[in-house]
Amino acid sequence: MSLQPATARAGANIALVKYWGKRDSGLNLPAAGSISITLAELETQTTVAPMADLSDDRLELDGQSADPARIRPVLDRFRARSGVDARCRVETRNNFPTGAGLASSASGFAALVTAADAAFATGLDERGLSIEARLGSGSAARSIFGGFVEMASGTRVDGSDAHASALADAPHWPLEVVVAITTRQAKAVASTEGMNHTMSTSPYYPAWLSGMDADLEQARNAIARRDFEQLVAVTESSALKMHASALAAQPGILYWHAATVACLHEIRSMRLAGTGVCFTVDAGPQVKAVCLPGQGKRVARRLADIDGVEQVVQARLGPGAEVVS
Ligand code: 2P0
Repeated sequence: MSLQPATARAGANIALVKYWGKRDSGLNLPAAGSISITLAELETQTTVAPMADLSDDRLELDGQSADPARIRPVLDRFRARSGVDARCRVETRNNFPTGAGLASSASGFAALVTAADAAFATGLDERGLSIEARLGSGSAARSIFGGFVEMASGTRVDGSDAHASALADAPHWPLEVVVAITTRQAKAVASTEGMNHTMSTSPYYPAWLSGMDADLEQARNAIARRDFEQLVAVTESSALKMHASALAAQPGILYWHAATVACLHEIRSMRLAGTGVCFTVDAGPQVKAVCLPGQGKRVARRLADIDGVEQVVQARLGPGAEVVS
């Protein structure tokens, strides 16, 4: 087989019903399902170039040499599957700040497996790519698909049913997203560590899990019917419950800054005044505002005016991961 480099892109995704906790850490199997939207403008582009003469994988992240330890097991599976034992040069670029709470691991692993599948000619379907992406990072399984996406927790021990699938494409309901960046410092507690700690020490974790089926059902219905009121209810509730479970861990995990809370109040006050907008917050201090079509610009202007908001980024919903060359 001739070794051809391949480049793929994938969008970041934002969960409306959050993923928080694993049923198996080794295989990265989520304890419950989740539902997300994939963004168009915030993306990772990754090139995988298998080389016959390399002794180890090499990774360049946003132009800087980086440790390939986290991508090596992903590439190992493509090497095993293809029977081609070539180490790779991997170049990856995010068009948004890494470590700013914008889930670069999601778009990153989705782009990596899509590029690796093309470079090693392994011919995986979307389900297979989603499983490979999940093994890199749980949320990456969702970035294989565009628009509205559901991740299944699955029940099998081997994880073969723990993958994402498409609920609806972006044109079905072209919502807009505004990300308010309140700090560029790396977050205090990484997501993996935060969810494991919450799961093992928070008395609220069982309550978090017990509400998941109802939240997933409500989000699915809201998306199918384009019912924004229902989507607002479940999105804000899921984010607040996730943070409540983390706050109640021992010791508690507090991801929010003053500007985070100020954004949440501003979003609720805009909604009371008639703007179609709701919030969600991931494992960090940034706020993501989910807006009805056409409302993103107004929300971005208001959030940019809040003390402590360093930058706002606007995005639309976009397609799933794809090979670009
Ligand atoms: C989510 N987060 O659903 C949730 C909400 C953060 C808060 O998925 O351990 O980096 O690699 O599977 O994918 C971030 O978790 O964690 C995440 P691992 P990941 O978007």
